[in-house]
Amino acid sequence: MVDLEANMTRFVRGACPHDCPDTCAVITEVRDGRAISFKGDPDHPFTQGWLCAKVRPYLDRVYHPERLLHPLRRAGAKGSDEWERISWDEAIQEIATRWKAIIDEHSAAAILPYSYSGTLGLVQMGAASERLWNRMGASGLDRAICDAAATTAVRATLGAKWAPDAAQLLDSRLILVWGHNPASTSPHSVPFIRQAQRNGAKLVVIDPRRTRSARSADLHLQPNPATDGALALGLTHIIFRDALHDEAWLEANTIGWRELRDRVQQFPPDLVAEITGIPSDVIEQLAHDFATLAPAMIKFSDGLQRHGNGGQTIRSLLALAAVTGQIGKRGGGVYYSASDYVHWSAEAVGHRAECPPVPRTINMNRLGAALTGEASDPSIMSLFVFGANPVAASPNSGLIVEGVLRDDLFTVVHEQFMTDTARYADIVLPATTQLEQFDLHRPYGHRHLQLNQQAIEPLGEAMSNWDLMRRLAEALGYDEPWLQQSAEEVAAEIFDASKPDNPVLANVTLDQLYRDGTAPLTFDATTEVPYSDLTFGTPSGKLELYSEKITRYGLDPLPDYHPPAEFEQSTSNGDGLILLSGAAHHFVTTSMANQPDLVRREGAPSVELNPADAAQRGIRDGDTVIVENERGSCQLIAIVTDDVPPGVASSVKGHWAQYSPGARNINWTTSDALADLAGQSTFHSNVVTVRLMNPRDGQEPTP
Ligand SMILES: Nc1nc2c(c(=O)[nH]1)N[C@H]1C(S)=C(S)[C@@H](COP(=O)(O)OP(=O)(O)OC[C@H]3O[C@@H](n4cnc5c(=O)[nH]c(N)nc54)[C@H](O)[C@@H]3O)O[C@H]1N2
Ligand SMILES: Nc1nc2c(c(=O)[nH]1)N[C@H]1C(S)=C(S)[C@@H](COP(=O)(O)OP(=O)(O)OC[C@H]3O[C@@H](n4cnc5c(=O)[nH]c(N)nc54)[C@H](O)[C@@H]3O)O[C@H]1N2
Ligand code: SF4
Ligand SMILES: [Mo]
Repeated sequence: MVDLEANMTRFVRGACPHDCPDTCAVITEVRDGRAISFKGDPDHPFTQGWLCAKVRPYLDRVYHPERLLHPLRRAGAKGSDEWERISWDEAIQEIATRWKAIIDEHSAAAILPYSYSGTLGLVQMGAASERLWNRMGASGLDRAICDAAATTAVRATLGAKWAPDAAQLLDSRLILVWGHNPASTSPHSVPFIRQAQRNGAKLVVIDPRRTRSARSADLHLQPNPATDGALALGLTHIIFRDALHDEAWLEANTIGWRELRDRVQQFPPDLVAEITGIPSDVIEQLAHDFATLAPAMIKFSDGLQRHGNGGQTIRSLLALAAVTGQIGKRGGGVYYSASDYVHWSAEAVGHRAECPPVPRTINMNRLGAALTGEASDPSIMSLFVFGANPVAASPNSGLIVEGVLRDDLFTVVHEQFMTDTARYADIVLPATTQLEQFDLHRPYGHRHLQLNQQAIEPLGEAMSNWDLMRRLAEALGYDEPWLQQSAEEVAAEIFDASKPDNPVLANVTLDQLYRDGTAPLTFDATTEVPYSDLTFGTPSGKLELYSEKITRYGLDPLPDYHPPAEFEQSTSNGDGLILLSGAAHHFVTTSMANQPDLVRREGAPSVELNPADAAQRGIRDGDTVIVENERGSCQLIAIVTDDVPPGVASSVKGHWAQYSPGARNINWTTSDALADLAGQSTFHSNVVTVRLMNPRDGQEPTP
């Protein structure tokens, strides 16, 4: 077979696996078994033939000289980065033996699988995060690090996460890009936003930071962090006050609009101006624009919800979109996520009905706490990490490190690289990249399925997530056929089981996906514009401004605004800055932040400070500063800029700790407190102090 392929060039269709709404369709050119080019599919209506800055050099990642190619066993103290090479047989044997002993002594609940967004594939992440672990009866993972609050809020309010096709933005007359930075995080939506602007739409970006996206806005509003709920309720106040709401629409299609009208009485413009820092005349103007420049679209993503009050913030945005009857209109309403169009059969993914019940669920945002005592009876005795890098990406990293340093914890990490997390493992296993594996993808930012075919053989001894699950299942003596299928068979089983219940799959076939790599979901005139039939998958069938269901999570049934507890509890004595840590342009969280070219382009780990805040602390541009709070600290280079307002600091997520001065990154400071809804992470509700690392002569160090 290898001979046959010699001197032959093949083009293999695939999908970008990263945590990004765009899920690009890609084509890999393979010659003599080696990938020689990697490009966006020119025929795909969303990818349009180009890839972002971070994934364009994907072959640098695949053929990175530091790829892990063989299983390794720890040969020194935990975290010492001393390893011995072992065979796959030894590795699997050792893991199975340790796990059997843990299960005998403590039960399988003492084993915690931890995976998240290294790939978003249905097989390599979806099934791989479920089947083996369900069979085993391992602890479940509450995957609340990214989108839990918005998902819960949107489902409670609108019934499902549906989003328009990006081309529908061309019908919008006003686009509010709210707490979202698509120029970096969903670049393929940007040409549609630009075209809408050329068509005359007004683009308003609402973000405390002047982001890349804000630079091309017609208006950039910089609210104080975590005050967006108050802003949305204040806009709604004005719309009701000035009778710009659509009462007939509200009466026919919602429940709770009168209660909402009462609630927003508490948010008059003067108060909202005080809370948000946005002048009341600007708020008045925006409210009038929103009500009169219809259709008006609110485009948000996941970053906005990462505050202590994230759930209510999203509920408030949804209420604003509803109050003028924008939901269900072409070019109007909300543009968040398309991920609920396809419901993969949960049973086909996880085979739970054939498994013991999940004994307990650990919130992934509390990993450090869980490893250091919060999870007891049984304690977590083994941690298995794949497709995630919690030491660098999850909140309160210092506590996670304390946890993974536990002598009695058996940690296995399956990775492409020796990440900050892999460093603390007892056993490290080499993982394939997307070119070396098969998968099926359901994008959250466009309305096509994407198939990824294996383009090249695994490098070294790398193994895909799913193949590893099969090996482990076998070693543990689990003989269910659904633990031994090939990746293609897993995808086919799930696809076939899901198709009958998913109208959007009506015209989609696997054959088509194998042939074209992409398949548009099936929409018709009644479903093309989300929610246009005005029936909502909520308990009442209406858009629930008042949600009884959401009270189950301890939330007020109506949208509301309260500042995050962090801002009140902070011990910074008034000297604190609110540190936002959004997406880097050249990484996806910590993925790619070990590719030298991309690291160079992103720049050294840094923190943006407003000139006033910098001056007050004696900090100049380029100084090394310590960013600190009661959870921990890290060392960053100060960038003095009015891209951030006074009181706010900004540092991107994603830099690896091992490449950062002091070997810590920004997540040593972020909070593992949970938000108001669905156990959501609260990375941005982070009060820190910032001081010069080496005070200049004659200058007192900041206490
Ligand atoms: N280049 C790149 N792309 C990515 C990622 C990446 O790391 N890099 N990560 C991927 C992932 S995992 C996700 S979830 C998505 C996230 O996609 P986005 O939500 O677009 O990205 P974030 O940068 O997390 O957050 C967006 C913005 O929210 C702002 N923000 C923070 N607090 C507030 C607030 O209180 N109010 C307002 N109005 N704005 C606020 C931040 O300043 C930031 O600019 O992006 C995905 N795409
Ligand atoms: N400060 C701060 N931190 C944040 C955020 C923030 O806004 N601010 N955002 C949070 C958000 S939204 C998210 S989604 C999380 C993401 O956090 P994580 O899900 O931990 O994502 P990454 O840091 O990208 O780590 C993914 C790892 O998976 C590996 N990988 C990739 N493909 C495969 C594969 O096929 N198999 C295996 N075994 N491994 C693979 C990659 O090499 C990489 O090391 O980060 C969160 N962290
Ligand atoms: S990260 Fe997003 S924009 Fe970049 S190639 Fe992947 S899917 Fe496309
Ligand atoms: Mo995310």
